[in-house]
This record gives sequence, C-alpha cells and structure tokens, in this order.
Amino acid sequence: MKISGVELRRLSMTLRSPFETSFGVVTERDILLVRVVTEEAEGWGECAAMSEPVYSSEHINGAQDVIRRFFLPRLAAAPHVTSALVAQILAPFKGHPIAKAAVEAAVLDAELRAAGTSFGDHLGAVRSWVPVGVSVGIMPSVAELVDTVGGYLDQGYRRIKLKIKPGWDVEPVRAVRERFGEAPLLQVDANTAYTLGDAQRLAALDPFDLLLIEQPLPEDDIGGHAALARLLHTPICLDESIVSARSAAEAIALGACRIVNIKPARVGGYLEARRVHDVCAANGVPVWCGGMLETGIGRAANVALAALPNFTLPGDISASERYFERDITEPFVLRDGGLDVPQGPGLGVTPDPVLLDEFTTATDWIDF
Ligand code: OSB
Ligand code: MG
Repeated sequence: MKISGVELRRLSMTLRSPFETSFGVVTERDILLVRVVTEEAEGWGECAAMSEPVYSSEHINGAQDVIRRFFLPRLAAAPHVTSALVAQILAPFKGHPIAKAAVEAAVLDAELRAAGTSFGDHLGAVRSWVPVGVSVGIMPSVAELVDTVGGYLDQGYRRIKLKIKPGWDVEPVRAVRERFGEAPLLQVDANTAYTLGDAQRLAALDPFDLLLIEQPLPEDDIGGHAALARLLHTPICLDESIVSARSAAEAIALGACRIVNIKPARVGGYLEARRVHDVCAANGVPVWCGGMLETGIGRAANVALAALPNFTLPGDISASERYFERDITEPFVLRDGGLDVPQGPGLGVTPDPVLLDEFTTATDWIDF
C-alpha cells in the first residue's frame, strides 16, 4: 500500500459530565486523529493519550510530536508499509505505545477499507454484538454516585465500574450494593492509587462480591500485585501494568492478576492487543476491553476487538451519548445492554465532515 500522506487533526470535545479518577478530572477531551491517505482508501486512527501524562507517561502533545518528527518520516522512508509491519518499522523508537497504536490503526483501517474487510473479521470476531459496561467517575457525593449508577442500570448497562481512591472506596461500594443489591456486576478501578500497606483497606471490599479490583498498585509493581492477590478474595485485574503480550504472560505467571484489561493503545496497537488476548486465553485468564473516553473512531475498533472469544466480561465501551452530546461518527447506541459490532469495511464508521470541522482545533498535513 502506497501512502500519499498523513493528516494529524486535533479536536476538542466537551464531555457531557466531568470524569474524575484518582489521577485527576477530565472535562474536555483533547483528541488527535491520524488520517492515512492512500490511492485506494483512507484510514483513521484515534490517539488515546490524555492531555496530561497522568494515566501513563504519554500525553497528547507529546504523542503528536513523536508521530510528526519520528514515526511518519520513518514510515515514509520504508520501502513497503503494511499494518503488520508498522510495529516493526517503529520498533527502533522506544516506548510511546499510544502514539504507535494510533498510527498502526490508521494504516490498518486504510488497508481493510481497500480490501472490503471489517475490523472485526480481520481481528477474529465471533460475535456481532457485545455486552458493555460503564465506568463511573468519582463524584462530589455518594448520593450523586448512587443516582448516576441507577441511571446507567436503567439504561441497561451490563456492568458498573466505580473509580476509587483512598477515601472513596468502601463507602461508595457499600452504598451501591445497598441500593441495587447483589445482582449488578460491579467492579472498581484504583488507577494505581494504593500501596501494599493499604491491603487491609482493600480487603474491606471483599464482602461486596466485586468482579475484580483494577490496578490498585503502581504500574511497575507486579510483585506487589502478586503479594496483594494473596491477601484479597477479590480478583486483581491489571490495566496500566499490561504493556505487551509478554508482560501479560509474566504477570499471570507471577500470580499478579486473574483478569486482564486490554487497551489496544496501551499495548501499542490492535495487533498486539490480539496477542494479549491470545496469551490470556491460553492461560485461562478472561479479558475485557478497556476504554480511554474515545470518539466513535476509537470506539468502533474497540467494539470489534471485544467481539473476540476470550472477551468474556463486559468492557468500558459505553454508548456515544455517555461521553458526548454529539459524536463525530454515527453514534454507538446501547441495544439490550450492548453495542453492535460495525460490519462495514475497516472501522465501519466514518467521521462526519461537518462535525469534524466543528470540533477541529488544528490540522497538520504531512506529504509522503
Ligand atoms: O483506567 O480505565 C481506565 C479513562 C481514561 C483513562 C483511564 C481509564 C479510563 C476509564 C474510562 O475508566 C473508560 C471509558 O472510556 O469509558
Ligand atoms: Mg483502568
């Protein structure tokens, strides 16, 4: 496939409500889209990096810079570019998995649109619809949280995830269980906010029959998670710590997690994400698809990934309206607590040019 050029487009989209986690509050989603143009088709990739390096070491301006100054010139100089080769071509550049994932996704989308194949079919989807959950941020009060959770359960979401941090953990979980009972699938996500010294505090969550506790300890503390796992009944799930199929295999072997959150961005792309899926499946470890407050572009690919066989738990892939007043693609709509997997070529959705322009803050065209 001959790439004629790449557009880097920045958008700013206001979230319908601020999203608070242990690492901060997001009110405005600062987005970078990568559009790869070839003679046969064009492809889109969404860069999931946040405005600040508070979830991982990447941030959106840094991602754009590394793509612009290093990744694109290297791709332009490569004799032959395919989606399967992107990771290898960019491998000399250390780190920056979220930036690499966006580039690879755009190349893959262009390729699949040209071939008339959907993301789902390419990745190995076995379902045309996937059950989904919703990630609920830290709120000003427990009463507001309980109201918000009730609204999502009424809409039909199949599982609730509560963001937690020291001082906002046992109380909100207890309140949600007291109000909605034992039936709703419930899990929590700490985004690295605890230490092993908090084990007693985290064990206080055990009576609430949570599906899992996500990333309680720092991302490089695999040993700590293994030690914590021996002190808790609630299964540990890793998010930030899982950066590749190899790291997933190691974390599982060391007993650091019984469940894995797969975010394609965090592991450097959809192709590595599939390998993480495969390694987990081989070890009998269930996986679910994480989210990064994506627009319809990133969401389309995540829904397709979540249709693979070992994605047996509902993911953080909520409907478009959970995030934005208007999405840039045709919106993803909740149907029976799940989302339909797009069936068209590539991502199966395309940004609306008018909406795209409305949200765009800057564009940069790089000729190949
Ligand atoms: O840790 O899963 C996380 C959003 C941004 C960064 C990290 C995380 C999240 C979420 C939101 O939990 C998931 C979503 O997109 O709905
Ligand atoms: Mg997480």
